Amino acid sequence: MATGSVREVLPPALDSHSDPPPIFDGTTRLYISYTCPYAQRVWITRNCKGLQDKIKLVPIDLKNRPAWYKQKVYPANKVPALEHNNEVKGESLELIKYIDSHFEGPSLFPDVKSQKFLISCFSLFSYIDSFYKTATSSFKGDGSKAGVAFDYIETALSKFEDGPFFLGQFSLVDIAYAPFIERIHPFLLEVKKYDFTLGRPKLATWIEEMNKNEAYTQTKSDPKDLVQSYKERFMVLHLFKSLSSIGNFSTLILLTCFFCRLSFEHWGFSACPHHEKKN
Ligand SMILES: N[C@@H](CCC(=O)N[C@@H](CS)C(=O)NCC(=O)O)C(=O)O
Repeated sequence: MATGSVREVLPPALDSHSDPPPIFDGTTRLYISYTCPYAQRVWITRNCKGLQDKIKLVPIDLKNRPAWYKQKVYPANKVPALEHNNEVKGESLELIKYIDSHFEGPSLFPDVKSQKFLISCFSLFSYIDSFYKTATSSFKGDGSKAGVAFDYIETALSKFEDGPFFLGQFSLVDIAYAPFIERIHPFLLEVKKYDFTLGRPKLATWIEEMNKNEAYTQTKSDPKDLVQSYKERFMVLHLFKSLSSIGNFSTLILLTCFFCRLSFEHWGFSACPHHEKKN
């Protein structure tokens, strides 16, 4: 399995007071946020291919975003974005494939072995959004309702015998899922007392194996911060939904004002559903 053995010193995030880097000077830059799971996919890919010296990390503070990011780098104003060959590209799933095929380092896409392999690959990439939706929709109720999503993963992990990963050998599919499983697992464990690895041995082994990969572990956040961030987002949403369903309009308005104030002042909520608390 590819690993990133170089432990790098991570640069501080750039904010609205920071100058832009010398954009389009020939340097390849990966714009990320340390807390964004989409950006984390691309960051893991870069590390797995050993591209720490070839692709410079440029972390952005999403809560206090520099204006030049939207104006000069990436008009969509999101992370991740990759500056390469005088162009800036976005979308994490596109970027991990792009980096794998345009840069040196071990291939993160195993040779196509069979039709079964191709179908698995296609289905797993297509299922990611449903996986996240199903798993997180359960946050407001009984955590075990997410079981269907974790069963899907357990079945997928049982398809190939030549390794513990989705396609047997480690690949971009594992990278695509890892940041989301990293967040959902500790949240369900702490808040719902639901351990989705129980009775799902393949998924338990997958997490164990992923945690041996330094290229990935170097990108992980503190699980306590992840849980806190999900609590803030999902529990507030749940409260709003419950109040609106019982029609208590004035309480809803008051609580909305209260939480908005708290969110903006203390937590710096952004459009990113994975935004974590400001340090
Ligand atoms: N579909 C995009 C999603 C990227 C995304 O939503 N990133 C969030 C951070 S986790 C972001 O930049 N949000 C800022 C905003 O929406 O203004 C991808 O896969 O790259």
